[in-house]
Amino acid sequence: MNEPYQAGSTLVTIERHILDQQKKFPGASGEFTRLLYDMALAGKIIAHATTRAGLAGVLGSTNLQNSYGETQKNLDIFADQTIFRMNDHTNRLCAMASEEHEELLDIPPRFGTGKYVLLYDPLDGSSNVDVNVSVGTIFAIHRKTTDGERGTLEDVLQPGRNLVAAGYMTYGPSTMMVYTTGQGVHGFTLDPGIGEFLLTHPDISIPEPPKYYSANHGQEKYWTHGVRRYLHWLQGIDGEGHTPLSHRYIGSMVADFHRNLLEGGVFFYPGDMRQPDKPYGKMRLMFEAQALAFIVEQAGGYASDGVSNILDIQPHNLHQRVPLFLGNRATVEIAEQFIEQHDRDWTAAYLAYRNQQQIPV
Ligand code: P6P
Repeated sequence: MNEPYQAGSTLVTIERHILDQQKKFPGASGEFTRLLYDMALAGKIIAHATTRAGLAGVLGSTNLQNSYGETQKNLDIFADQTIFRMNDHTNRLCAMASEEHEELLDIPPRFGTGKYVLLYDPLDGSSNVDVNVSVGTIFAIHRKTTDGERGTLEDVLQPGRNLVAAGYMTYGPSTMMVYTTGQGVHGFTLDPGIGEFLLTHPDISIPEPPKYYSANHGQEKYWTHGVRRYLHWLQGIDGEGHTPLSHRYIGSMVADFHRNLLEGGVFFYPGDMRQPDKPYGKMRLMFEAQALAFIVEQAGGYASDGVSNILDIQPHNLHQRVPLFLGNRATVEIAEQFIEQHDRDWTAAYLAYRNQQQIPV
């Protein structure tokens, strides 16, 4: 990874960087480029609201719940509407899907459609926003695959291997946007004084060896034997007694992921057998895991559901859940080894869920 932004280094805005990336795609129409611009602009708007939430009266919760039964925060709604309204009229998308909505989001009939599908988690970790802890936005872009004008679930339920772009914004001490189009991973920091995302982290590569692991120890009693053995390996208790990794867990996956991407580390949210018919954990395949899996693989890392590569999963449901191990490749692969060795019952139950046929539309 090149040195982050140093005084005197070249000044590159995200708009110029995206344009430069487009030059690598001969014949690119510019639609894809403008779609990434639009996501950067949405990130600026959400950052502006998030960093002054307490002053703007947008803290707190609604009396609404999303499709996961989670109470929606005012900022969840604001971020969700900002991204939708930024993209519904641009003729670049055939459909959208948001973590906050049960169903596919159609492009309003009064607007034209385009050849891309946008999936997004508008404000990941939003339960933290009222206590001023970093939160984030996650997005992923697929190319339309069906013939009709309007997007269908078939256009959305594609494996992560097909993604054309993915990115996230993290709203923390500074606001950053990190994205990939399959040409490496690049990080930009928002200069709020001029409203520009400036290139600060070109060509991000996840460092070795990993420094951190991120997991919710409060769930440990539910974890399978293999996952607990993995945890003890990470802590240097099990195995060759290597140097323990430090534990860092924010409760906002984007923030945990971002730190681990820059410093080296693994985030994991495993499945368990607490409810044998729900062995899949909490993370969402389409709105969180696919995007971060594409990014981490582009940065030299790896994302697994504990059995195999997240990017190879054929989704069967818009709100499909996955166990998630995300970070340095060798460190994530060790999780797969512990699970293969010790968690055969869990693996069978999870694969029965994962390998379901796509729910007919
Ligand atoms: P828990 C936020 O809801 C989220 O999806 C991730 O951002 C975060 O890492 C995780 O859930 C926290 O879940 O069960 O540890 O509170």
